[in-house]
Amino acid sequence: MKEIALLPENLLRMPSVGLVNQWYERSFEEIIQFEQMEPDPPILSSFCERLVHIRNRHADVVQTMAQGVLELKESHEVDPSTENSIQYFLDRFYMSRISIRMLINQHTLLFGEQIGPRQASVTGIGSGGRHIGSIDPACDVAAVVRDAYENARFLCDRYYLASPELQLLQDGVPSQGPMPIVYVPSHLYHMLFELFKNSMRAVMETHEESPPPITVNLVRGQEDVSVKLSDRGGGIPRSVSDLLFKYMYSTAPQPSKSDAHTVPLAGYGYGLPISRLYARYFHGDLMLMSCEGYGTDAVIYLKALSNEANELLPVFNRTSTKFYRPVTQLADWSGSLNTSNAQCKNRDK
Ligand code: W6P
Repeated sequence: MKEIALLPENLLRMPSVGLVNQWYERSFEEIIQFEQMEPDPPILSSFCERLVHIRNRHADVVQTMAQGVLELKESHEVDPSTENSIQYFLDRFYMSRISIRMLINQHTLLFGEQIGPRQASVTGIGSGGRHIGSIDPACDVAAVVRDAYENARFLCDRYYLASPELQLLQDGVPSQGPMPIVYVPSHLYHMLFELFKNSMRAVMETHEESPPPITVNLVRGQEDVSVKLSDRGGGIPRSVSDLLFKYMYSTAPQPSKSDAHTVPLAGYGYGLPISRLYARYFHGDLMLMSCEGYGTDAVIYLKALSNEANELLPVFNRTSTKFYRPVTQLADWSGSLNTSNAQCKNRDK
């Protein structure tokens, strides 16, 4: 909430951002009520109920913030330095949201009285009853890949009346075997589903008939488990691949609900930047490498060892504060490099 207060004024004044801010105020007020209470069973159970209530209240935060960014774009000219502040903020804000929701999920799954119906899907809780809350100590990456592929393919078939096949490899050779890691299956599913939708769209838009397969190669190294999705969807130029992770660039009006049967497979909403946050949350990463004119490789890196996969959290302090102060930087390279890039490069150091 302190960081929201530092947002560029223009954005802060947008109605949607005000609404999100109110949700946080509300939830904060509600949660601190419990600070002084005795943790006896009735209180613990009302705490659980409150958490569920708060989780529901914040269900549409991403969509509503996107609306706020849209309101800003439509009402103001956004300079590169403001755009940078917004990118910096939203990465931290959504990462904080991922972590809070992870904690709420863990608490309600582990301490809630009614254990919900056990689901049989690979992403659901309870496969084999081995889960710890939403964490699967033997999350099968190969199974989640197939699940995400099948569900993306369903959407693809509906829109294009055809879809690319999946070619699943391990260490570069066809494999049906499992690839277990300690992970939150729903996070992995989210990333894979997003990447499959993008790849399928690219493949279908560039091949009228017999679409080439999407190849997924799973590799376990000492440090990383890598999941590489390769499509032959014609690729994207380098000038575009960086933009796909920018919130300001990716913000477009949502297609209306009544168009549900005709919505394209993937618009580059916030799917990619948020998928990358999911990967980074447990010290992994998500990268795109494209060869324009041929196709795109997307790689999800996961930590092979769970003790290296503790959560990555934004912390609020003087360092974070200074990113919201506009600085005008001059280009120290010739050519068309703008301030936005110059700042990005300096800030990454
Ligand atoms: C494309 C564009 C893209 C984005 C993300 C993942 C895969 C792909 N393929 O052509």
